[in-house]
Amino acid sequence: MAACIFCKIIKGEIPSMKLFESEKTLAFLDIGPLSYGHSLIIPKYHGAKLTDIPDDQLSEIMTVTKKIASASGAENYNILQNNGRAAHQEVDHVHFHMIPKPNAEEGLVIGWPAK
Ligand code: IU
Repeated sequence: MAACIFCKIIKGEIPSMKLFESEKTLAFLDIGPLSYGHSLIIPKYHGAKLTDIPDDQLSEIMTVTKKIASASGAENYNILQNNGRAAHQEVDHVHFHMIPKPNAEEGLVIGWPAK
């Protein structure tokens, strides 16, 4: 979709810090991280909500999300996926957040309480 910012990231029209790319999936660092390593995992197929994406376009998304969580080295992390404004979705292209939760001894990281 021409106006979609994540479609522009997929096409390389907007730069991103890519972590993983395959035919169907892209993972990159979130531009406004809630914690160090906050990443987004997205299907390349454009759809606003999870229910808009065909199953075959989502087949590897959990595997890639798991890969990104593992590569972050975080022992604790949240996987989050918002659908619709009332559910805090800001970008209308399906994305899974992988948000590391810093260990208590690492202290505060951008807006994310350590304890
Ligand atoms: P949400 O689930 O739609 O609320 O999350 C959107 C996320 O996309 C949010 O964490 C933004 O920081 C992030 N983001 C980005 O990484 N790059 C962008 O160009 C834009 C938003 I716009």
